Amino acid sequence: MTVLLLAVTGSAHAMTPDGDDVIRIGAGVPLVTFYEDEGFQGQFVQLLGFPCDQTEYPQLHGQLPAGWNDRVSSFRTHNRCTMYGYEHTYQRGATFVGTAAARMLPGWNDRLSSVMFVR
Ligand SMILES: [Ca+2]
Repeated sequence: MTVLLLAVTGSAHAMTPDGDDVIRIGAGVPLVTFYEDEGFQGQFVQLLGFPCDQTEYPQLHGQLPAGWNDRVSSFRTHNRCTMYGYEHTYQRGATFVGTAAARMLPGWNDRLSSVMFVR
């Protein structure tokens, strides 16, 4: 299977339409926004990449941004991405499939360590 291995090439701060300061990791369009609290509350960070409906290749993030391991409590996916979440780094351990906006599934609060995005 051919996959895109995405290194963290940089981060930037930007303002959301709501005026929030958001940290963005990588380059491209938002794939997901991670929040530290349930209900899309607390600090948040976005992973950027290719729009999921414009690439046939899965986009893998083997680690979450610095400080975000075992911290995510809710998330929103963007640009028609479906996200596979993993318990451990580099797509190991237990997994779940998430789409659109979701609080973490039972047992997944503060557990997410790596992700993969597909269309
Ligand atoms: Ca974990």
